[in-house]
Amino acid sequence: MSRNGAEILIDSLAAFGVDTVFGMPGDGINGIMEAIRTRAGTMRFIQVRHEESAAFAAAAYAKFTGRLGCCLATTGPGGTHLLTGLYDAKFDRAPVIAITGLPFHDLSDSFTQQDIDHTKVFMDVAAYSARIMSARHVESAVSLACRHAVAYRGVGHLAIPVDVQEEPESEAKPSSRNIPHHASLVQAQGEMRAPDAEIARAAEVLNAGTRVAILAGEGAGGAVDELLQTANLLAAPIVKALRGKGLVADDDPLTTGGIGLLGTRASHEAMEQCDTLLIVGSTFPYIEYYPRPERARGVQIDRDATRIGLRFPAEVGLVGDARQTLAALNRLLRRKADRGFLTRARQSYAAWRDLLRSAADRDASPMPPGRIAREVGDRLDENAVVVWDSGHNTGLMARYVTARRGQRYAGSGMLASMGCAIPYAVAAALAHPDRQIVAFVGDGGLSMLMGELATITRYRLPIKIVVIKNNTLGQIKWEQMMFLGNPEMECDLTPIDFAAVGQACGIRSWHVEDASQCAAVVQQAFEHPGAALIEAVVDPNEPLLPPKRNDKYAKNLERAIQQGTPGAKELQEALAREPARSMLSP
Ligand SMILES: Cc1ncc(C[n+]2csc(CCOP(=O)(O)OP(=O)(O)O)c2C)c(N)n1
Ligand SMILES: [Mg+2]
Repeated sequence: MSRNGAEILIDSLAAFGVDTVFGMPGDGINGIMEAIRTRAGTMRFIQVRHEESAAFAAAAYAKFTGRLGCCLATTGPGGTHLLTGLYDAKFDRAPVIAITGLPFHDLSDSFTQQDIDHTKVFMDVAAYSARIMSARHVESAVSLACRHAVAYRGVGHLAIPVDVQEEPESEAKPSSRNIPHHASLVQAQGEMRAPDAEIARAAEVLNAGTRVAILAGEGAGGAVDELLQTANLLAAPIVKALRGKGLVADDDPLTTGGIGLLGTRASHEAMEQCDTLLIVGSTFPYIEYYPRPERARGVQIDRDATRIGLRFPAEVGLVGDARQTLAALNRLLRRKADRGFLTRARQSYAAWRDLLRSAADRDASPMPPGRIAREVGDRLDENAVVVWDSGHNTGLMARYVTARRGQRYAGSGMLASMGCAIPYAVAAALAHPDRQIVAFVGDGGLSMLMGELATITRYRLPIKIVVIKNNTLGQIKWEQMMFLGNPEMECDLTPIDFAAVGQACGIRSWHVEDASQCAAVVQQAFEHPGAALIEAVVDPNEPLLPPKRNDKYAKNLERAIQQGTPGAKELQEALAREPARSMLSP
């Protein structure tokens, strides 16, 4: 029997390795829903409560599986809801296919209901965006959308009029130039490789350095052994961008942990003091945390030639797969006899970790924010998947959770969008049903896509959710004060009883406020076999500060507090306490 447009669509996506579609039904995609229903053996549909979650989950699924992620939304509002999650995919280079409905083909662009031309709307976010014109057009359009998503590591978008979904191929007359099945659905592989002469030049630069640092990110993911070997040869501390947190264990002798506002003092100093920087698979965005261009030489490895020299001048740029490139480079590197730079960086890192540990040890109610992150971190499985949201809570996860090798960390990186953590956790649990999945989320971020708690229950996903409750948009509160010296403005949040919300959505939930109870509560929630939510009330006055004093920020903070930020006395006390005191000390 002849297949219709929607059936060809689903079969063609399956040929490109798509096995899961995140979305919400709607009358603009009923035909596609039916095609998925009749192909349940090869394609599973995951129903979400907001299409933004579908796009986040598709991006996360692509990150976790290495395959194409896919999201589906109806015409008009469904399609526009996808956008933020699709920008996450675009920014973090995750291959995703977005499918949206359109009105009947001969009524589109006629102000009919929900008549948004998604091909225009998606033009910026998608590497390829096409309106499918007939059942005879589906195969080639899917092929191109998938190839663009994979080749450009971004979004391929297809908009399908509702009647084309129903149209049988046999009744759709091809145009005179359209030979049926002229397009291929084969998956193609291949990588660029840097020329040997350039690898030799990179080795010369690195061999000449006396204080080499390595900045590594998500792109170094498949090259961890090679990266450790490079670091060892060069006696170079590995500074990890947030998306690289799980690359190397946080207590590995070759790392100084994270970088940036949520990084460590040792990484900050390594970047300040190095004379040579090797960047591997990272476009960490904050330029002020890189070495000054005139103070260090640069070598950069990236799969994408357009990213070379993006944040820091690369004297040598090597385009290619990190693993192959590092392996070739390592053969040309001489083991540095002087290990002083690494040793000093590691001493600074040890002091930093002691500082955080003792600050989080303080027994108080509400608890120091680091306490909950540390207690969770200490109870993670060897191969846990940890997802983050965006906010102070991300900084707590980054700083207080000790990553071990084999664990996976993920979240919205370059887009840094709030609300991503729960959809990311859903995708992680579906991609890795045998692994422990833990989501860190703020009270602001959770309230954005709170409906997905019901998605967790619907699919019985044993996700552990840690809600950092400070009743404020914490990160922004501190940024308003620190960056501009202004009093906090409209950051406070009306409290929500998240434990009650969790219970109402079918998730066993705990509330903890007192630091001395924290370990026991985390233990209980983690031992619970199903999904669990921990609402952890933390001290809202403990700031999120860069690891090393910034004079301007310190002055601004004082000014903001004097100029009328509520709770001035408590804020002053928190700033005088560890870990803030050390971070503000010259
Ligand atoms: C979708 C979106 N809106 C706004 C922001 C700006 N923003 C970054 S962090 C933050 C505060 C987050 O608050 P919450 O989730 O409570 O986390 P906290 O900082 O308190 O831990 C805001 C508003 C963002 N990153 N994403
Ligand atoms: Mg908050």
